[in-house]
Amino acid sequence: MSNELSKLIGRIIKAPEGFLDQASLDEARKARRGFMGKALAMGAGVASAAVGSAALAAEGESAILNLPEHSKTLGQSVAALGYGMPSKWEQNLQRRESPGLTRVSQASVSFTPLQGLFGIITPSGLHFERHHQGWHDIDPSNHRLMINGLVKQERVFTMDDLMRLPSVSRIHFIECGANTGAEWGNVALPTVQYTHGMLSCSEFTGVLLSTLLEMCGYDKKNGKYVLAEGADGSSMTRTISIDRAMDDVLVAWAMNGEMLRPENGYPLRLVVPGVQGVSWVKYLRRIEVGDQRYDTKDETIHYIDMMPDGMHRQYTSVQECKSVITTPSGGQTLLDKGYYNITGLAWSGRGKIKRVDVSVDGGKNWRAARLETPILSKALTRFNIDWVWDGSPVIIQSRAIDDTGYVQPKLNQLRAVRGTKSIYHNNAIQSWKISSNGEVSNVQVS
Ligand SMILES: Nc1nc2c(c(=O)[nH]1)N[C@H]1C(S)=C(S)[C@@H](COP(=O)(O)O)O[C@H]1N2
Ligand SMILES: [Mo]
Repeated sequence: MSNELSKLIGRIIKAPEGFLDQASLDEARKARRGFMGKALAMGAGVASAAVGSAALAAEGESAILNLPEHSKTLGQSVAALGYGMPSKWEQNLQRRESPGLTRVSQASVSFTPLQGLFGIITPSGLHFERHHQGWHDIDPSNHRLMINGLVKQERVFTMDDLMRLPSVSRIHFIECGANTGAEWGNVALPTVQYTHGMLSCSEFTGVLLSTLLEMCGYDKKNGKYVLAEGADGSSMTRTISIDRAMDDVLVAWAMNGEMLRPENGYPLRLVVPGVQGVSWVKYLRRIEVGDQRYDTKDETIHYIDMMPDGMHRQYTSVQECKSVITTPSGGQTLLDKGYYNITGLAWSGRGKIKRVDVSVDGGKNWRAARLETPILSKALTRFNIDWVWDGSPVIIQSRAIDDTGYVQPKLNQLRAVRGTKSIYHNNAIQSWKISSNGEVSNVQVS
């Protein structure tokens, strides 16, 4: 990287929750001015360049001139026996409950801090959680999975039985159907953690549901649907078509290389790639094969789409193509003009991401972002694009296109079809406004 370019690199304050008090903001700005005074005066001219590391001018930098304590002393031996934890300096990166939601003990949700993550895999400790009746830490030796209904042989599996079967490992996103649901009518939440944080992506390991259905000899003529049931008290039961069940659905026990976490369904959960989170039944204990849809409570009074004409749609379970810029995003602050790497995530419940466009002028002009590999079907895809901020107020947006050719809609395009009364399946383009003082906020534009 050229010396000139290195001076152009702007800095972002990534507030943990997306909020900074005025005092720490002023302090950060002051420190920044002292450090980069000259660069600011130069203005920004380099539109795109390969930026490796954001090395700042080293002159007089005490952290370079003086050997720090840790290079003159012995380090500790093993960090901790047992399970490792992130650095204490990263403590602010946490799952959080939304400030806007009523909290009741029976039903709860905690959101993934998308603004602080890299790549596509969500660390298991930051995976979002949604519980309709609280979570449990179930003893796996007492857990059973039953397969019944239209099958030649009904069977009950122990965890040991299941884990002896041929397994597969797949990377997939999970998104709650209610993700971004608060934003249908107007701007509701300040940060990407709360607007989009019911979204995570992991590698899951388990046995294909098709393997189990074949083992039980499911009725190929009359078996049209399966019902999945969880072992918690939420009566979480969901209908899944037999075609999907026989395609890529997993009965999973592992996530990101280790057994599932209790909050994510330990010891067994359903993984239904591309489909809204509610169908990913946790604490899975029963699969029934049937000849018609079950129309359970979570398919008739919940997880339905209220349409403008007063009718509602049922069984709209696929998570359509969507994307969001995670940095810069609501609650963060750009400390000066200059180069920034705009980064974000794109996904589609129908397949792979083909392209992501980014606009820095409220949707007038679009440039194609770089897609990072791997680009997997029904998984998050990371995108990056170079940008030089000239200090004027701007609106930044991302727009994803999947390999079916579907284009992520603008908010008003979505509202034209869906109205504003829905909760579920809001996959509209997200707009972030950057004010001239660098503050980033959630806005809606037509
Ligand atoms: N048994 C059971 N399974 C469940 C739920 C639940 O409350 N109980 N919540 C569902 C909903 S609405 C979602 S969005 C996902 C969330 O999965 P996670 O908690 O692992 O993020 O689990 C689904 N599976
Ligand atoms: Mo959900």
